[in-house]
Amino acid sequence: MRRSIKSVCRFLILAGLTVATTVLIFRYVRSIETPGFQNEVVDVRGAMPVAPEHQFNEPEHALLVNHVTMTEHVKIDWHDYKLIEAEAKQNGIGEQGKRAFLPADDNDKKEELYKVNGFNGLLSDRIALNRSLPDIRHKGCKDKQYRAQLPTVSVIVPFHNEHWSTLLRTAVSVINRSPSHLLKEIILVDDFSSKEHCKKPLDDYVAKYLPKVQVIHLPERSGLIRARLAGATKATAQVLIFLDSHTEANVNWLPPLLEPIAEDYRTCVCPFIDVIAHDTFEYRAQDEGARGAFDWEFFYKRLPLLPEDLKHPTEPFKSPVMAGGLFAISAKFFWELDGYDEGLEIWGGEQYELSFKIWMCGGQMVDAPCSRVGHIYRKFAPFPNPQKGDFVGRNYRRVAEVWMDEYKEYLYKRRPHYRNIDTGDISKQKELREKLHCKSFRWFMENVAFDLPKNVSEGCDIEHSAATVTD
Ligand SMILES: [Mn+2]
Repeated sequence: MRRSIKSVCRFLILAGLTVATTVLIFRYVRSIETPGFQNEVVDVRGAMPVAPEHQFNEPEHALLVNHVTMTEHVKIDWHDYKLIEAEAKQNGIGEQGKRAFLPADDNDKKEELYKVNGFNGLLSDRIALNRSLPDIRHKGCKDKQYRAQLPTVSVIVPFHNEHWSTLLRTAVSVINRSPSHLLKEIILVDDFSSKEHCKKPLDDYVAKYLPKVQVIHLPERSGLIRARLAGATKATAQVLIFLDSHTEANVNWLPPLLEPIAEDYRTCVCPFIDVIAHDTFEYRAQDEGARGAFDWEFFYKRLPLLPEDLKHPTEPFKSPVMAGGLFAISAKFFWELDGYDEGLEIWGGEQYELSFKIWMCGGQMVDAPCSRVGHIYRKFAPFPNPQKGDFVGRNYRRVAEVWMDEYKEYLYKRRPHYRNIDTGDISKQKELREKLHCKSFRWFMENVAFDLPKNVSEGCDIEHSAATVTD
């Protein structure tokens, strides 16, 4: 009897010790796992920078490499409720993203600025740089939590002769609506603007009021594509976010863009692009999401969401191609893919090049419905066409020749003159495709853009042309 009481006691003590030790170990592991915001730690898979010039010098980088990969990640509510509350009280012209109008006696000045911008620049000047916007996200986004540990961000904004207040509002909206420890820098890339305010006045304003913002002035007109590359080369954070120069980042826009990248550094994420009306600056939704695609003249098109996407309206969904101007990608993956093809001129086709590369070379692309950024769609393009001939056609042919295999025939069938355009040297891009063991365009068409209409009756017979076009 006494012996059995003894053994029961011994058992109880042992059990107690085991429980206590387990609790202690568990608490210790948790404390490593949640180091707090001041340590900007990402999952190890997302943490390795690529090109040597993009190595991070910060001490925390060493932490990243040694950081234990955990399958469970602590998630938190990232909303800045103080800001949300303060913004809800803002009123005045254009506040809450409401449509605004100018008095009739401003007409001359208004027309002048409309002509050079393709949007109502004068009205923009009357609206606060930190204006409030309506929260038009799906209501489920309000309750969504994201990993407590997210990577740091460099926002890159190329511009050419951008209007003063729209450019600054882009930067101010990003600064105000981003968690400050995640936003490392905003790089404004001046693509050889001729407007005076894009030079010293901008440098001075930024130095005085916007400490995280830097301006790079390119010494010659380089085009959108090379301007983005110039910004990306300067960027020092783990994630690159490219924005157009007349945009406004909306509430809690950053965590939904960053979490898919923290989970897998080969994921590229696009926000939903809302509409800022060019005449009234009203902020409204474009639609509630669609998958990016193209037709066989390379016009950007959109495909409907898939049934499983519709079941989870706040979750990122896969999209075959990006619209082009607004996206987040890890610096590591961007440089593994060698950025953009530097042989692409000015603009056009670069969104296809990067999208095809991402999908075919081991990555994926998603749209994040809870991240919304407004964009001014101009009424017309105010800048003269650069004297570069059919540079868009040349870009398209470069992309088609490197990435599209036999499917390039669909494009050439609709635009036969592309066959005669000189692409220039594309050997570097072809080598990259070899080196990264990228998949075929057929794989892309069958697995990613499977519902993209091929209109075979109008086009050529891919099966038969395949043998003749791969040489
Ligand atoms: Mn734009």
